[in-house]
Formats: sequence, structure tokens, C-alpha cells
Amino acid sequence: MPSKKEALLSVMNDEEKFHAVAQKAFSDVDQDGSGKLDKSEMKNCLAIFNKDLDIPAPSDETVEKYIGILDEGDGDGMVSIDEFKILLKAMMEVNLMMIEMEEDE
Ligand SMILES: [Ca+2]
Repeated sequence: MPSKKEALLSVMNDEEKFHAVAQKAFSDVDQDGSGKLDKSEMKNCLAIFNKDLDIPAPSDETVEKYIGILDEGDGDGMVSIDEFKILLKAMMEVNLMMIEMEEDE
């Protein structure tokens, strides 16, 4: 069994693997299958990411802020797969950093 760090690195360093993971995660979160994440879908998604990082689920304001940051491409107030990939990559980087910080302890 690879460690969580190895698993993260193998996905982050492999564009194809990352694409597959992102697609899978996106379709899990896109509950109505619309191909876009609306505010409530994004809220669920961020709650899962936050749980991974041991931080509380985000408030509605935080969710809106995230959508505002991510949704620069088309400005439709929803998050597309490409926008989601940016978020996922950032979350993986944070996760990796946390793992490395724990290793240093
Ligand atoms: Ca949707």
C-alpha cells in the first residue's frame, strides 16, 4: 500500500492520472449530472476537502468566495470541470504540505 503522500504525488505528477481522478471526483460531486457545480454542490465538495484537512465545513459566504475566485472563465456562477481541476490541484498541494509538516514533527 503506498502512503498517502506517495499516492498524492503519483496523481499530481501524472497528467493523465490527475485527469481521471478529477473526472471521477467531479462526477461524484455533480449530483444532478449537469456538468457544472452549483453552490450547493460546491458546498458539499468543499466540506469533503475540508474534512480531509481537519477543518470545519465552509460557510455559505466562503463557498461563494471560492466560486467567485474559480469562476473567472465564463462568470456563470458555477464551477466547470476545468475550474474544478484548479481547485483540486490546489487542495492536493495543501494536503501534501500538511503531510510534509507532520513528517517534520
Ligand atoms: Ca450540477
